[in-house]
Amino acid sequence: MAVQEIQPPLALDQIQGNILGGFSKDHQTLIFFRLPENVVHARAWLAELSPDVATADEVSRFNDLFKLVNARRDSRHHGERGTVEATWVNIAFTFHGLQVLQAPDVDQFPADFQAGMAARANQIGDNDENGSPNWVFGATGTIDGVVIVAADSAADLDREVSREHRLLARYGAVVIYEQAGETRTDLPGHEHFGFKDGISQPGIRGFTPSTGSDPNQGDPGQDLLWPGEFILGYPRQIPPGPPPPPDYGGQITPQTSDPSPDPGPPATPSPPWAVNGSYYVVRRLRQDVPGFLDALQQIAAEQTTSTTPEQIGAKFVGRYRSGAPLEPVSGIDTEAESLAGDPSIAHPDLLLDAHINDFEYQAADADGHVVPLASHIRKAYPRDEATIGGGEADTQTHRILRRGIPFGKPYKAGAPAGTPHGDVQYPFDRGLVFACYQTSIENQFEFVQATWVDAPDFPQPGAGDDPIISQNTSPRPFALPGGAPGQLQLAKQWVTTTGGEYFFQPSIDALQVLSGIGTSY
Ligand code: N7H
Repeated sequence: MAVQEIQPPLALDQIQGNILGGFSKDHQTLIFFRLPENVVHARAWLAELSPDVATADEVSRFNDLFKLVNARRDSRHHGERGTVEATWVNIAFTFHGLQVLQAPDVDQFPADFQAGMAARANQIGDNDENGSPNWVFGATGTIDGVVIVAADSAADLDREVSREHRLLARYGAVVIYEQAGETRTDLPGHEHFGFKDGISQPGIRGFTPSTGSDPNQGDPGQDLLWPGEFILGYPRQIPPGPPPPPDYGGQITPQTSDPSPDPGPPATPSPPWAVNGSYYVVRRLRQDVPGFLDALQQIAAEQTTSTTPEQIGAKFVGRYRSGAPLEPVSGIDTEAESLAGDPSIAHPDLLLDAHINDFEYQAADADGHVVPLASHIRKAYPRDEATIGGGEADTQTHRILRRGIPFGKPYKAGAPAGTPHGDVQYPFDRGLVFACYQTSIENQFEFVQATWVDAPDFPQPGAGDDPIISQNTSPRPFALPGGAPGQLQLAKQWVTTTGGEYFFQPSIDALQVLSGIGTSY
């Protein structure tokens, strides 16, 4: 499994650990805090915390070892987990937090980050029920930073979170909100609607090994991108040709241009000390699980052909609950199989890394009769889709590294209202702590949400809204080719934004500079 050599090589001892490899822990807590106003105290706190910050090098080595140990134990103890454990800490700051620390040249940071998530409501659709007045954190710009703590057990997590609280308190920092997240114990790896999550991520040149025969892919189907899409200071993708006029209105021939394997221009760190850093977007997304499940039932019942709620759910997401793709992969006709339900029941191999992500849309499914054009995964990453005014070379400049984890207890039908697994209508509280990394919030997270997900004419006119995360006024349209009816109007939203903020996650050397210890980055 070779990792491509790139220039400059990634400084894995400088990049914080959650960015490239991902913590991938069952337990995670985000501690949002306000710094003490006295810069000496704020810097002293950071100086004490900085040596605990996990690097990409440590986390990726640990993740490799974890997989190795688990594979050995799994084969002998039938699914029992391994014994290697680690507790990780990372840190990121809002623009205001960097100002309190008197970081140099902060005015050079981009406007999206300076504004913060709540102020970008109009760009990303956080209005009405998704609006910041209803948020539990991030609404008023009082957050200076977040400590990300991740651990293998609840006990390890609690221990580290308490330590971080004590440290913050000792220097006069205030905890504004604490957001816990945990893997579902009943369905590990699945989010609260029941779908396997965390399957498809961009591969990164110089970091992700190629496991198949294509040197431009990590696992089969996982295109390798230049790391400047996610880490400042490295080459980005080569951008596509001249952009289409903003009012393209369906008049322009869709583009399919292949992304170039060559390095593009660098993601320039601005200010310069932002090198080896990344922008961290956090969104607290509440999920109305009973509402979603009821809607699947109702929509399936309204179809005049025999359709199950499971099939409608798979069409909404673009994958089955198991994670099995709807698109045919590796010679298995998943479309024909799907008439009998999830094809991975007959073909468990579909769920292996070698197959689960190995599909495109353009050649066999340009009209979306298999994976609807507005399904969640097709909207959020249209792969080789011939989008109007875009195409694959452009698509690969709008990718994100997702680092989400569910929050709240799983919903169980029939559990009494007011109990942890029950549901008492609003305000019930379970969902996804969505998080992602990128080098441009405007061009990546915001672009995905606004220009793809929320745009009913993307990737083609009449596609409709992403049923999972679009934030448009209901009823939201959804084209279901082959359905009867083939045009749905979704009466409500099942995912609501209830908090969020934009952060910058500096390099290890930059943390030293920010804490007043180091002088170079
Ligand atoms: Fe999504 N879901 O359970 O339905 N997402 N997502 N997401 N999402 C994905 O491939 C989900 C959200 C992306 O590469 C899967 O890992 C839910 C936001 C992207 O083919 C599932 C919520 C944004 C991909 C879900 C939510 C994205 C992706 C398939 C909120 C960005 C990769 C499993 C509660 C703005 C697409 C997988 C690809 C996959 C779900 C949020 C983006 C099951 C419930 C806010 C880029």
